[in-house]
Amino acid sequence: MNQVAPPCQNLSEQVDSLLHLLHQEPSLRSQYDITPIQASLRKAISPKFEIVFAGAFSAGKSMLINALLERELLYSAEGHATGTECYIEYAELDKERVVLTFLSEAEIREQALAICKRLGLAAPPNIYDTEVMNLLRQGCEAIIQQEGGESKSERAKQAKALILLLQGYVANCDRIHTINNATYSMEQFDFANLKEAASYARRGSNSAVLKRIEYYCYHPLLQDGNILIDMPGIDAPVKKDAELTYRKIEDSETSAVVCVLKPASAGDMTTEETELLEKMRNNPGIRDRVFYVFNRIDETWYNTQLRQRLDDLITSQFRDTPKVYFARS
Ligand SMILES: Nc1nc2c(ncn2[C@@H]2O[C@H](COP(=O)(O)OP(=O)(O)OP(=O)(O)O)[C@@H](O)[C@H]2O)c(=O)[nH]1
Ligand SMILES: [Mg+2]
Repeated sequence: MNQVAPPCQNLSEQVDSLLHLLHQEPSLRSQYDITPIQASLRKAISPKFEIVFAGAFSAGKSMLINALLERELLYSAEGHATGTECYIEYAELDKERVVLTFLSEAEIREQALAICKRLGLAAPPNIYDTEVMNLLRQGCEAIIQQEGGESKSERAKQAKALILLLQGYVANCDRIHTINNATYSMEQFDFANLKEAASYARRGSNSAVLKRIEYYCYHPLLQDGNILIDMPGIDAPVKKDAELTYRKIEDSETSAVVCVLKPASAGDMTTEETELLEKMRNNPGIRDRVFYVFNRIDETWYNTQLRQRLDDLITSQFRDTPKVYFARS
C-alpha cells in the first residue's frame, strides 16, 4: 500500500509552484498581493508569533514587557518614552545583541515636508542644507513660543517633532543612507549592553530617525518563536508614531495584540483608548486575538471608588471578553 505523504511536506515548494502558476496567468497576476501568502508560509515553516503591545502613552507597555522578561531591558519613564518599534526576539545567552535600523534620507525628507505642510511652513527643496535647517528650526521654535510651550497644542507638538527629526538627522547623518534603511549592530555603536541601546533609542532625536530596533535576548518565554513588540503610545505627540502602531496591529505578521489599558489609575478610558478598542473590535482579522491588560492595578486596588468604576467599566464594555488581565508591572 502506498504511504500518503504528510500534507506539509515540501510546503515551501508547493506554495512556490502555485505562486509561479498565478504569476503566469496575466488576468490573475495583478489581482493578488502575494505578501500575506509569503508571510503565512514563513510562519508555517518557521513559526513566529508576533505579539504587539499597544496602548496609550505611560500605560506601562514597556514596563510590562520588562516584567515578563524579568529584566530592565526597555526604556520606561513617565511621559512619552518609547519612540520607535522595538522587536524582542530569542537569542542564546552568549549571543544577545541589538540591531538598529535607520530611516533613509528620503523617508526623513518625506516626513519633514509633511510636517512643514501641516505647520504652513514653506517646504524647501533641500531640507539637508544647513541654512534651510536653521530656518526651519527657527520657524518651529517661534511656533512653540506662540503656542506657549512644546506640548500646549497639536501645532506645537508637530513643531517639536520637526525639531527632533532635524536634530536626529544631524546627530546621525553619517549612519543614514540616501535611499536604503541602514542597519547597525550594537558593537558599531559601542553599546556595552542591550539596555544602553534601549536608552539611546528612547523617545527623542535618535528615535525620530530610527525605523526600528531589534533586541535578541535570552528568555525562555521567547524560545518558541514568540516575538514581543513594544510600540509607541497611540496618543504619542508625533502622528506617525501612532499611525505606526495602528498599521502594526493590522499587519499580517501580527499574531496577537496585548492591549495595555490604564483606566485602572483613572477609572475611565481616554478617547484614544476607546478609539483603539473600537478599531480592533471592528477588525475581524484581529478581534479574536486581542488580550486586555488593566495595568497600574496597584493604583486602584485599595481605592473603593476607583475599583467600583473599573468594575463597572469591565462589566459594561468587556462583558463578552474572556481575556482580561490585571497587572502591576
Ligand atoms: N504604579 C505603577 N506605575 C507603573 C506601572 N507600570 C508602569 N508604571 C510607571 O508608568 C510609567 C510609564 O511606564 P512605561 O512602561 O514607560 O509606559 P509605556 O506604555 O511604555 O509608555 P510609552 O512608551 O510612552 O508609550 C513609568 O514611570 C513606570 O514606572 C504599574 O503597574 N504601576
Ligand atoms: Mg514604552
